[in-house]
Amino acid sequence: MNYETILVEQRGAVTLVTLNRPKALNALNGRVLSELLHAMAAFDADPSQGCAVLTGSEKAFAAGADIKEMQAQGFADMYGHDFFAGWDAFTRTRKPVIAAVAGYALGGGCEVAMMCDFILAADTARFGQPEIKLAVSPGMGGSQRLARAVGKAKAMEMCLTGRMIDAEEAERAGLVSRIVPAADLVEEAIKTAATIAGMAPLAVKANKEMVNAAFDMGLSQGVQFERRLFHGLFGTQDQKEGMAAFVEKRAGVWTGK
Ligand code: CO8
Repeated sequence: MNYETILVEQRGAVTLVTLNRPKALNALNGRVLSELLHAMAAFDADPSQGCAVLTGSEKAFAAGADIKEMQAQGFADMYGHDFFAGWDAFTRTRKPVIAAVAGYALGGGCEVAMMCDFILAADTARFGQPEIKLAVSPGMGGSQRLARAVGKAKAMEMCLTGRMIDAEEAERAGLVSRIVPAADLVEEAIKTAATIAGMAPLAVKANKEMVNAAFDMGLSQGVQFERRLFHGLFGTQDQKEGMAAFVEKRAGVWTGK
């Protein structure tokens, strides 16, 4: 596929995907979605790749869904085509994806960042769900993921007023894992992704699945799910290697089996 709206490069075992519609502050349209889904499927299928980083520009991770694309649509178009339901496929990426956010992550931009496994924020990052100002609402999971990430009070205030929060407030609220200086954001995200890519691949997938299960399951069901995946990892060669390497005081060498 010939990408027009994203850039994709491999840095060792890390796939770096950069949203690239600078004139529209990386607004998310149908083309971005189809290119991103294609790139993520290729990343997931490539055994040389262990973790991805999704980033934007210094000014904007993404300023939302493309308002100009949505403007003329009616209910029949949106509902009939289940507009943007394709983003659900992005969340089914099995290997981890880190969002590296500088500048604006608004509306759909904030929602896509939250679809990633965690968010690293530049000190310039600003998050918001300003759809209310357009007389609509989040439509890509924002009301649900934001409420789970930051709690009802802050999510409700952000959705009802459109107020943006800066990186400090986002970190205090638990929306981002940590803040790094803007100039270091992408390199720090790649370094973090390389650490993950250096872990045993089946254990990485299992850890991702079980943390995500915490958002879908009740506690006892989730704990049971975790335990079964934990038990399952004892069927892998990498578990034998990992524990032998610890006892022998050396680094583990993974086969992904
Ligand atoms: N869509 C389309 N174009 C956009 C968007 C967007 N979301 N955001 C910015 N742009 C364009 C502007 O129109 C402008 O283009 P042009 O030069 O042709 O006029 C260019 O990007 C630069 O933008 P500004 O001149 O506005 O830049 P500023 O630095 O002055 O302002 C802001 C930056 C504050 C980010 C401002 O651009 C802004 O408020 N943007 C809109 C933010 C917003 O409302 N986002 C939510 C969109 S709705 C949404 O995401 C719903 C998600 C759910 C959909 C799923 C449905 C099922």
